Amino acid sequence: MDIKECKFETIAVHAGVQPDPTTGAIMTPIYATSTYVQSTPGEHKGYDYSRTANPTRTALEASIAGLESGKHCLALSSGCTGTDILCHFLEAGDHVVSVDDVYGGTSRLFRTVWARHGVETTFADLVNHNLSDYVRPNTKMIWIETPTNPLLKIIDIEKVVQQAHKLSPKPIVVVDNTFASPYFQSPLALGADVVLHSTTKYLNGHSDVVGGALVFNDDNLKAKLHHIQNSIGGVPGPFDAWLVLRGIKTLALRMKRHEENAKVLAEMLERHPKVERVIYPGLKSHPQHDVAKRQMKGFGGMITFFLKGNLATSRNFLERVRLFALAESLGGVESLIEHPAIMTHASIPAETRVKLGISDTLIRISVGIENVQDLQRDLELALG
Ligand code: P1T
Repeated sequence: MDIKECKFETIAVHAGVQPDPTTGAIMTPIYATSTYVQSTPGEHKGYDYSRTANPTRTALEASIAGLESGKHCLALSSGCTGTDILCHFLEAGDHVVSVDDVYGGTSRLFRTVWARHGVETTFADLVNHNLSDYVRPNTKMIWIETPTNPLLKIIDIEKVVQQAHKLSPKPIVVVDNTFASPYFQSPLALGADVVLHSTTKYLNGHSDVVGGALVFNDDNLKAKLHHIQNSIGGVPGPFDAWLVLRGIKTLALRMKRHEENAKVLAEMLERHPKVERVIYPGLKSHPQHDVAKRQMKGFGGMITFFLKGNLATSRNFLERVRLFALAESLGGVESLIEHPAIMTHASIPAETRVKLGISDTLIRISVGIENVQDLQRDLELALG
């Protein structure tokens, strides 16, 4: 049976993974090697140097391509490497339109690194405005993150793709699918050109790797993006590639549980007298709940909420949680909690943060797969 005809759970376990031809080992070995012996100059078994390709990484790439129903995947040293490689694809004088609420590191890369090389980025409110309000004749890339980090806005991927693909020259549309994971959202099927993942998060799922991936269908893009990756480096080591490959096998089970737990906690927080407002795409109160219902197969495991009070209230709450670890990152089996304004989004200028609504009372949680009653009790005790 062709793996491409199988359902997500089966693809997650099997895609890219073949028994080792020399030993029959069911798990892909960790090919800890930098180089490969050639029989005569230029003749080898498909691998010549591990910056260019490595068999463990090849297996991971086939696995992630399978999850996103994409033709090609490049596994990377981090999610930010993916953003950087796509920016290398541009030239000085090119323009990017990015969703206004994106991971702080993505915004930092656009504003403080690529701006210096002549690539200008406009941060756009693509919930309330059309893409046409922001594009210019030199717009070459549209950057969508959905759900956004940290405000969990939902961007209508199909709508933005339709508008982008009418433009001439046609910009590439990239969707950062880190928050939804391929279990809940398939941007390529909605017309996006490239999907980016920080595999650090749900794909690996165990908070022990930093990694990234790009997935796409276009053969020309494969040649160009691999050329950039091979030229600048930015590859994951074989052990990291293996860990992500292993993590992916349980992705479907984990995502289901992350979401079940998140629904319970979002509803509890929405009822809580010390909470001002809860943002979770699965709540009817979410302004883009209908778009999320149409575009996603589920609502994920991330919740953002505003406490009543001030910075001291937030600090007090964050110091009192016990099961939720106060830490950056997300998507691991263990629940994490953080303060975006001081932690993950500190690199965004304060004025922009305030305008977006990333305030001192904004808290973000990554709901883990623990027992939900324990998680609920931990939050309730900390809220006091
Ligand atoms: O950390 P790295 O693997 O380089 O991934 C960057 C990245 C890209 N896209 C999104 C949506 C992300 O959330 C991240 C990283 N985010 C965090 C570390 C965080 O705590 O939000």
